[in-house]
Order: sequence, then C-alpha cells, then structure tokens
Amino acid sequence: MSQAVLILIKPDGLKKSLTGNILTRLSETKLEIVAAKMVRVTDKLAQEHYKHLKDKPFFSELVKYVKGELHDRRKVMALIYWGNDAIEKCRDLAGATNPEQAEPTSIRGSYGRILTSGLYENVIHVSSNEAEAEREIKLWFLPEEIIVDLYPVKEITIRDLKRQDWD
Ligand code: DAT
Ligand code: MG
Repeated sequence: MSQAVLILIKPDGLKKSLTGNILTRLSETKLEIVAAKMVRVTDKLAQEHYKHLKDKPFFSELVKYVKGELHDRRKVMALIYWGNDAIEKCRDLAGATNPEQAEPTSIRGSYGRILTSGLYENVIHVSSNEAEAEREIKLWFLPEEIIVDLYPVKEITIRDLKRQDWD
C-alpha cells in the first residue's frame, strides 16, 4: 500500500555533513521523493511537531535541538518519501529512537548519540504511523510543494497578500 512519510534531517545530521550519506541510505528503499526543502524551524513549528511529548522532562531541550540551537545550524532538511510501506521501510533504516539501542548499521545506530543531558540526538526524524505522517506533512508542507496529491485540498482566495518575487 502506498504511503507518505515525513523525514527530517535534523541539525546534527546537517552539522555532521551527513545529508548525502542519509539520502543514499534512504535511496535503498526505492521510494520516491515527492517533496524536499530546507526549513528554518520556528518555535511554534517545533512545539507543534513534538506536541505529543510536551509533558516530558526533555521537551524544552528537544525543541531547542530541532530548532538548531544546540548545533548553531538553524535549519533542517524536510522531505516526503512516498511508496509501498514507506513508514516501515524508513523507520527500519533509521533505527530505534535511542541511538544506543539502535541497530549499529542503522542511521541512528551509526551517527546518533546521547547527550549528557540525556536527550537523544538521533540525526533524523521519521513519522511513526500514517496518522502522524499526515499530521506532520500538513504541518511542514503546503499542497503546492508536493508533486503528488496526497490529501484532499481546498481552494482559498487570499486578498492583499504581499509576497516577494525575483527583481
Ligand atoms: P521517534 O523520533 O523515534 O519517533 P519519539 O517521537 O518518541 O521518537 O521522540 C521524538 C524525539 O524525542 C526522539 O527522536 C528523540 C527524543 N526522545 C524521545 N524519547 C526520549 C527519551 N526517553 N530521552 C531523551 N530523548 C528522547
Ligand atoms: Mg515520533
């Protein structure tokens, strides 16, 4: 069954120059990339993305982490992969949440670490199920940024919208 999954290369992955490596690993899945962009993560986006963890003791550090405040890299790379069993395939390659418990050859097992504070710095995010994937994809992307039709859309008319164009 075709599925979409949100992948984030987190600030530690970018700082460690792992982008090419991670994309190569993900290409083993033979899934299709249907959207990709660099994102400057706002506080609101970070908090919304990890809202299921807001009561955890590590939440505020997790928000700082995904915003890039721990790595002086205020960006993440966001991608949508699409195809058969996309979530399971990508989560298998990513490895367990705790990098110490992750399969050593997985992305997190190879490149993740646990900070002294206890936070798992685990290089990539992968949506954990279809409902989460839909919620996250709608949070990170606009319909026009995705090259396939994943979810129903509505037409809206925006009046007096100021935008930038190339000079
Ligand atoms: P995953 O990213 O594998 O879906 P999650 O959604 O439960 O895991 O947690 C989101 C992130 O929060 C995770 O990638 C790293 C951090 N995290 C989760 N559980 C943690 C814990 N017990 N201690 C420290 N950091 C944790
Ligand atoms: Mg998760």
